Amino acid sequence: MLPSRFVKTTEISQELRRRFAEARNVLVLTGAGVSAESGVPTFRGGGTSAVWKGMPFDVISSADMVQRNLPAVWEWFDYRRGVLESLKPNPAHHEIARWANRFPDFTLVTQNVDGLHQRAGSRDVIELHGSIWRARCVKCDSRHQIERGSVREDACLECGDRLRPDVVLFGEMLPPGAFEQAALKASQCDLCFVVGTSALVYPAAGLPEIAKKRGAYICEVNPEMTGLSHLCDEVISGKAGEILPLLSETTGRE
Ligand code: BV8
Repeated sequence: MLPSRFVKTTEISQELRRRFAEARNVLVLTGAGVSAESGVPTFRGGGTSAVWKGMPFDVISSADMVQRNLPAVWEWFDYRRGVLESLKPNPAHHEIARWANRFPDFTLVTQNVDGLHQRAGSRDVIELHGSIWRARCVKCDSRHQIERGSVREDACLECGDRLRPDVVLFGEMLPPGAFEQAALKASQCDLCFVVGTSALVYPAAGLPEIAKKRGAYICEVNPEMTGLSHLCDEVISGKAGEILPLLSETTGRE
């Protein structure tokens, strides 16, 4: 059942312009689609689609695989870091980075582990699923930054035990407090953007539901309808890098 004011459009409605101009507290949730125009492959619909050597995404990116075959997990993340080495943030990342100085209260929550929001200048990004640019020790839990273009350590510098990617794998809990902080901000926002996610992976996909329940205006930006579209007040079917910059174009107040 679509919300009464449901608008499926390819451009920005007057309603959204007004709310964007007046918003005090904005939350943005992003997924792989926000990085698609940078050349980062999306996962196409959460866990099911085969992604790596014939292995479904939620198999290679699972807690179970870390137990069974950590080198295979590293091979998969090393490959993805290799792809990211030459990629840059796109206009969607840059626009979202500007919003942090535009609204009195702004929260960026991402499911992406690619670090492109931070490279575009976003700060205090809530990385619900961790980062591909960090490793963590399976024993002492210490974190180790993986610098761009560098060869990653293969043993913990603190205790010498094995390192694993510091990302949240399927079947694993999110970083302590990350979801709670995001859920709190979602419950307080008056405008929530859902950008480039198929909204199939939980608990991340539950955040717009929290915002909706608290009366926020929900706007989805995605070339396709998703599992969340029914919940949205406005669905803008288009590419994030083309749509998001349109928002601050007219409403001035740079
Ligand atoms: C957990 C890091 C507690 C690793 C990732 C409730 C119901 C059902 C299942 C569950 C549930 N609760 C928990 C589960 C299990 C599971 C889950 O959700 N499974 C799914 C598959 C059903 N969740 C978990 O395991 C989570 N942990 O719940 O812990 C717990 C613990 C033990 C036991 C039980 C519970 C942890 C999930 C995190 C997994 N890690 N990433 C890595 O990257 O390898 S998830 C990963 O996949 C991403 O981070 C992201 O979350 C997801 C991919 O989704 P999207 O980002 O949306 O990408 P996708 O390709 O699907 O879609 C792209 C979209 O962009 C499309 O819609 C497309 O149209 C659009 N698009 C394309 N181009 C553009 C665009 N949009 C705009 N502009 C464009 N240019």
